[in-house]
Amino acid sequence: MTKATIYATRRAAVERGYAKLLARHNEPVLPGNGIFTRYKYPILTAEHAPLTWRYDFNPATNPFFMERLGINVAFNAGAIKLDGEYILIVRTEGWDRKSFFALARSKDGIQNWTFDPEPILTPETSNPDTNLYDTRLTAHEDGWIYGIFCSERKDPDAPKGDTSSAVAAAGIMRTKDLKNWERLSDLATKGSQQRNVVLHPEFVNGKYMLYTRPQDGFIDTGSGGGICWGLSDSMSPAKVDEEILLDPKTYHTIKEVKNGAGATPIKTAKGWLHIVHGVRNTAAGLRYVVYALLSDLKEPGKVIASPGGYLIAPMGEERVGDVSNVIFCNGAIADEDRLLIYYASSDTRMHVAETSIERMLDYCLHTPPDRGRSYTSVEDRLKLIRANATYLASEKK
Ligand code: M1P
Repeated sequence: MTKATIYATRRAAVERGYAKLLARHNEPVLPGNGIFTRYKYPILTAEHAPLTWRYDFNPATNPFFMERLGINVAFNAGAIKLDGEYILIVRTEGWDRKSFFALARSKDGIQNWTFDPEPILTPETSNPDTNLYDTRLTAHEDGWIYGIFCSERKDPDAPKGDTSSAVAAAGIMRTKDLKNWERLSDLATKGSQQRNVVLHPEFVNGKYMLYTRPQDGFIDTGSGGGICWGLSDSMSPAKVDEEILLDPKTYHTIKEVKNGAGATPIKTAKGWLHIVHGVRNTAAGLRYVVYALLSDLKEPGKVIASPGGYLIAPMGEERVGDVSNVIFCNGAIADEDRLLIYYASSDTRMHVAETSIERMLDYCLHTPPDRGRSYTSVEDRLKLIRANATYLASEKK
């Protein structure tokens, strides 16, 4: 085969496959659990990245039509609805392990997601990030859309030869149009590390409210007690002096090792809905699941409902990926009658779970909390079983 034939054959096959992938119809997996509906296919994957990001199309410089700059994964996306469009800012990672943000759009929030032609060149501060990821998008009542993300840098205090230790900080960028981004200085907190920071969409006592997750190490939260919140006078610069515990990590629960804020909280008639993540340890490594909380409308730092257990856990193919056994959410969009929860599986791909605010409020307010022991779990289950026995007997009358 001549090089020209190789180029032409490969290019045609790659373009055909890409067009087919983008046109693929997604379908709900029914009946589901009644709380939310999964969809059959992931909504975004590495393969959805535009071909021009990956291939050199010039046969003179790429006669074998090779992937020059491959994409490894597309996951952990922040979400927002703007001018009627559903928008994700996706953590996209190249073969070189560097993450970057890329904007993808869909007309209905479920189907036909496409990346914009170019990824976002996130501005740097005077202390450049080595890696950045997991942006949370908040349309704040101050008029800006903020992206708060993890900015990772090599630990300057790492001993010689330690090429892994890193420091995580909350990077901040803001925009009015999702095109032009202004980088602000990183959030200042007392803790040495900070990841999973989320900006609350409304002022609280005239200040910016941020959900934080203080941690001692890059992976281990150590003495950091769980998801916290704090207030900042400004976002430029943002500084939280006191971090108050909102939801603690707890022994023998889905959030035993650590937890973290996820999607930007959603305002409902009964409270602020939080979709967050919890991590426990297993013989096979860490297991990440997503769970829900409801906090007080006037005092968003006060949890008023805490349904026990997980909301979304890895299932089927979701269980395997670059970091297996992980479900992670950092974006959700509420419509009038729908709530779309965007979640990633195993640090590899993006999915959508469809529900509604009404369902999620029912779930939060009527699912018993985790009361901490096998005995209390059986008590809750017996209550359900016995109430069902009474109800089902009444149905027969
Ligand atoms: O690999 C699982 C997740 O690990 C981190 O979450 P946490 O800070 O709670 O440990 C994040 O890096 C996240 O991106 C990743 O999905």
